[in-house]
Amino acid sequence: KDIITPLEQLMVEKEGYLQKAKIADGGKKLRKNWSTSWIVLSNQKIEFYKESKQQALSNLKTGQKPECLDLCGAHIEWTKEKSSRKNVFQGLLWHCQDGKMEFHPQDVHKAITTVSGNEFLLQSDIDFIILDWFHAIKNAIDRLPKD
Ligand code: I3S
Repeated sequence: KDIITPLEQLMVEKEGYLQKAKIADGGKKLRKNWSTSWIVLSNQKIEFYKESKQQALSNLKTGQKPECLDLCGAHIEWTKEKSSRKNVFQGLLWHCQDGKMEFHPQDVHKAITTVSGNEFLLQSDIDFIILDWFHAIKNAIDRLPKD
């Protein structure tokens, strides 16, 4: 059935700060620009806040939204080619829309062929921090229906 859970009801699985660089938006390559991002992982989505958690929370009250990406159909992998930094992984994900997932999980193949993805890099100098994040995101992706 077409049950789309309101994002507000999704459980936060992990949150924290990482270095983030978006390298493609809607399939278009971007100039790499590393910055610290507060990241919130839930079971179906990941949100990137440009500000500190405190600042982000007060912005939410004024209606400012973070960048929200859908974990359904997402892919992450370690990379040594896309950055000279250590502990970098890349992700390819699709935008969430207006608090709803852009596509029902069953339509994910349609999503992949019709919507260009967003590519980003995540990094931390601290090994266990980046490992925890990689596994948390990977597990969340793997738990979602494939098709
Ligand atoms: O992959 P690139 O283009 O070598 O990435 C570097 C650049 O984004 C650089 O900025 P400029 O475009 O202003 O040169 C950044 O300062 C570097 O951090 C980027 O490389 P790393 O290896 O740190 O991801």
